[in-house]
Amino acid sequence: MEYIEKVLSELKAKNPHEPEFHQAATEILNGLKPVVKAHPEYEKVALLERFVEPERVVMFRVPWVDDAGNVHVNKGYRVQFNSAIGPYKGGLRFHPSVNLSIIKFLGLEQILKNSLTGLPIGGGKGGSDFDPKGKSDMEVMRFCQSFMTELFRHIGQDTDVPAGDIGVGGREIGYLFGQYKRIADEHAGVLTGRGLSYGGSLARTEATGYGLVYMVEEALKCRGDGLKGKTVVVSGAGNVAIYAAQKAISLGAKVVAMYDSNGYIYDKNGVQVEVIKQIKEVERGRIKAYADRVKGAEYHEGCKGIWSIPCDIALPCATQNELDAAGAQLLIKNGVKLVGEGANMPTTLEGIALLQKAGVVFLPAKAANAGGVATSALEMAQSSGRMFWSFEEVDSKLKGIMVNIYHNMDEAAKEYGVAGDYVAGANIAGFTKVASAMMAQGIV
Ligand code: NDP
Ligand code: 2IT
Repeated sequence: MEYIEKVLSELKAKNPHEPEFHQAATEILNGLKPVVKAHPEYEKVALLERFVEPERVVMFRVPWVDDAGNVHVNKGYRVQFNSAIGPYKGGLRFHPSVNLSIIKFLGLEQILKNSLTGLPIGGGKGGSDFDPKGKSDMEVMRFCQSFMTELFRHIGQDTDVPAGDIGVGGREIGYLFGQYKRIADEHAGVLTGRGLSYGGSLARTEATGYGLVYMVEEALKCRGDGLKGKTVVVSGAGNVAIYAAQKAISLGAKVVAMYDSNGYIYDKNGVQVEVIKQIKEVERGRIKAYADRVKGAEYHEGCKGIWSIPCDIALPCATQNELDAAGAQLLIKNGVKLVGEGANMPTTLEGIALLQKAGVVFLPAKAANAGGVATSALEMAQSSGRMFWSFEEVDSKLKGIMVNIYHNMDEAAKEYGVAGDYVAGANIAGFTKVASAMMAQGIV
């Protein structure tokens, strides 16, 4: 399709050295071919050219002082990508690998993910190349305060509402919120993932992992199957991975492996999530410690080996491009039936193609991990309504949203002649609403 190829080649020429952004845009735009074909009016108003160009990119200096008195300077980013259907919404990532390409790929994905939730939220993303690992609480606090001292002027509960992502959890959100409140002099729902004592929502912590597993269960149910008795591999050992593992186990599956960025554990008897939580959430330690504490468990240095473990279901929940063609081939060889993406863009384009060709049910990130941001939007609703819902209430709304997203992408794929291709289905279902809002709002 000529129009899409033109937009993609212009995007690559105008944004060189942004491989992750190119990758996300390629996946999305290729999935949109049938929609663009059905809507020639899009090209006349340069809809796709506008869709792939962020409305605003903020880049700033984040100076901070460590415990020994040394001064450090990190880069800060906020990409306000698209506000057609609601205020910018998306997480902040603190990880040494963060750069503009990574924040832009995440922001572009976020637009469609947020649209899929059915809630009124636009797309944005931000972060820093700061590494919270090995820093004291006071260092993390000083960094967060410096970061917010610049970010605060760009955000607001009806403008842009950040949240967590890799390296940004409850501790960081607390420090960021404290500084926002101090500078802006308002106790507003300007960040989500807040603590329960200052405006947070029950079930937000669990939401991304639980939501992923609710969608997996629905996909299996539609095939006359379920999680009960299934062997599951979960990559990662952070927020998404932990609660995905916990929910999968509670629905009768056996999780046999998980990893952090150093290596993976294999526990043939089934991973004990409470031990992982203690090591990663409480001690902020390394997953290696699991094998020292649990009899019969093994630890292997390095991450890639995790895909060689036979499983029915693989849930990549750590980071982008962690599941490549070689990993996909191993999973297929061992009979994997379903891959559900908990992380953002964890599977390479080659990996996706191999899995889909082999008939593996593939649930793409922007649909499968949308439970986190959906629950963030529920947190926003509770904040503005000055209400507080029970865990069961939020959890049941989350489940309803995930089941809905599954059927919406399934139906969109069928409607546009690509039945079973959920990558295309999710892109189409998410894009249709954003496109209609952009068309209605004129050339902006
Ligand atoms: P966390 O920081 O809580 O956990 C990240 C986990 O992934 C850690 O176990 C980390 O290992 C591991 N990891 C990070 N980078 C790498 C790497 N290069 N190689 C191997 N392992 C790595 O983050 P989250 O769980 O919040 O996020 C995980 C993924 O889910 C990300 O892709 C994020 O964008 C996505 N996501 C998060 C949502 C949320 O609500 N939090 C919502 C939707 C998607 P280590 O412990 O060694 O650092
Ligand atoms: O990738 C994501 O959807 C998130 N990190 C969560 C964003 C949010 O605003 O809750």
